Amino acid sequence: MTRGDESDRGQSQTGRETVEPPDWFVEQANVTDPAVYDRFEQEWPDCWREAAELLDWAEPFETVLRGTDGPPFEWFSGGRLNAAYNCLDRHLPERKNQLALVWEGHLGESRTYTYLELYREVNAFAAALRDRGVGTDDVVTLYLPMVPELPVAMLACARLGVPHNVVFAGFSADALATRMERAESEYLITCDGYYRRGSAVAQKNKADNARIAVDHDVSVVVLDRLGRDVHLGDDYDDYHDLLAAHEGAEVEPVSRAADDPLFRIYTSGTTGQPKAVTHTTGGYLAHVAWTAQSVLDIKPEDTYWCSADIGWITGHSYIVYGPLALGTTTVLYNGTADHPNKDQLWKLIEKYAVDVFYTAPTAVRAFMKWGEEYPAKHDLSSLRLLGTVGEPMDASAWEWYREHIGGGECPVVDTWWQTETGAVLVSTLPGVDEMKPGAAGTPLPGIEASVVDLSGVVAESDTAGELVVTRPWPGMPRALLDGTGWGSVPDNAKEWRYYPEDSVSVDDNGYITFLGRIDDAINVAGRRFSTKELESTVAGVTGVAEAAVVGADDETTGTAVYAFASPEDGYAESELRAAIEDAIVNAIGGIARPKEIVFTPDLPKTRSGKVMRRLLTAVANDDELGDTSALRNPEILGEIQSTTRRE
Ligand code: 6R9
Repeated sequence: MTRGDESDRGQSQTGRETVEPPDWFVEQANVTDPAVYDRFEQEWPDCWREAAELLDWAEPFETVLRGTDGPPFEWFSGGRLNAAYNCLDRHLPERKNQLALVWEGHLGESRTYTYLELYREVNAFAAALRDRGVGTDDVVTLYLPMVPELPVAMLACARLGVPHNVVFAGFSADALATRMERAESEYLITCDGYYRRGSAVAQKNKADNARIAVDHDVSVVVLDRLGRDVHLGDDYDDYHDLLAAHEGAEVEPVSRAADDPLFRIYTSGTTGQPKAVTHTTGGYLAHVAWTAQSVLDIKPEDTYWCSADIGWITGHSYIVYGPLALGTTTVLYNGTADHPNKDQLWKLIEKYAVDVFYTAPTAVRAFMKWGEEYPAKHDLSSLRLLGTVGEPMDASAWEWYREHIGGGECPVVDTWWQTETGAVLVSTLPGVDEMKPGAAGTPLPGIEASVVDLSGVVAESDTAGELVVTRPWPGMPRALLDGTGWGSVPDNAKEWRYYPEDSVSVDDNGYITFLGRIDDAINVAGRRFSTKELESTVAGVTGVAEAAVVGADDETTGTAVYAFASPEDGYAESELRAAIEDAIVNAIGGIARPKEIVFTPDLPKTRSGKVMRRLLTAVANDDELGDTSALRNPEILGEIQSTTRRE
């Protein structure tokens, strides 16, 4: 059975409870046996052997997990492996001429790499780094946009057993310097510049400034992207010269212990300082490969596209390591969804006949806002599975995505995880579970998580509270393995716990709906509302493309609700205003009625697409905005400020 053979697929209806995965999908899925949950539970932690067996080990591990009662934990102890070997070498006998990478650059520029070609370039670059003196005690910082040389450099580091430290290319010189300083990183790979929305971004200037700001010496490799003959100074090397000098070199993959670091990545912590997260070679890679196989249903013959940036954890796990470990073709896109036109992504899905597409809810809401005519122009029938990650996915966006991108047929997985978790922890298994629009799903097999209510008591089901992960998982980072970070042991419990700081509600079937970060709750007149609940109510109003809700100070109620909404084309604000009020009063009650509804063409967003509610709160409070450097659209703030009414 192939896609389209189903007789009973009808129009999707918003508001339905659950959706069965279609038979044609289940018949071909990697994981289809519902007993996987019980089996993993009964065999825990040994069940995770299945994930480790997706990898090739240079030396087999002796124990699946040491330290089941508390840290230090050690996954796959005794085992040794090399991540680049697992992503490249082992695929050569079967698929050396299959595409590993498909790259789409700016204005139709594109390039492909077979597994053999990728293997060769990684080896040459690894040889160059080794000649430069890079060793396993070093950290190599990669400050590159979405170009093939970024995964090449990551895999070259992995081949040498050297941790990489990817810094998102859009970050500033200061942000780069802080991350290099804190990682004591003496090597930097960057480029002269790159094109974004048709204009050149001067990357090397930022890298130069960071190099000056860092206390220690830094050796730099520059990739020529703009072809402008940029002057390189002392301690600078040209990427292509290095490759040419090492063409044909083969570097023996350096095997690392399972819990040796594969990379570090910085994320935003609670303190305002970037927080370093270090992922391991064995546990991380096993967890990422297993979830890429079971949740994203990736097969070697697929063309798979995750539209995230490699600068974030999603790109590390599900553009580079997961797909390549499984030997599939992974698509890399250096561009935006609306340039040159708003059908750019759909054009690429058609061009490359993409099987599995993974993106962020914020992108889906933008697609909704632009309108269904853009995907309708293209043949998207190659798609088999859709996924989202990064934020709560409300039911109406879920339905739109399935209908207009997935042809009303593709299963949609809403995957919950974090930089800290390394790989997905909560989702549905698309070949096993019913999907519930608006809910991510249950903890995956082998993952144990529950909800603690406000008094810290573990609640069973049908409740709201804070998510807590109650057992270790293979993709956990070093600080959790060592017990030096974040995992806290409450006074009244002996068990180890990890608090992701996400607020959730759980239904009778154990399906978890993520409501937002715990600090996102709005307390109006002593009653707690979730921003997510309010937001999905506002976003559910016909004519509203996207919404954000924040609490701002109020003399009477303590906090008042401010709703920011971006309308779809052709809807009058006055009508929408009334419809939004009605929807909130109906869904939650008059007490949650917004004090102010502000219409704006766009919401302030980070470069990874997360809505920055902090800034909307500052606007509503008429406070100083503070640091807006993380925004990809800072210009929108002035517009929102001028339309927000304060008494
Ligand atoms: C992978 C990634 C982590 C935070 C996380 C949560 C939010 C991620 C989600 C989701 C609802 C989902 N988040 N996936 N919220 N539903 N499916 O995004 O990592 O950048 O570290 O962000 O993102 O709040 O705690 P990271």
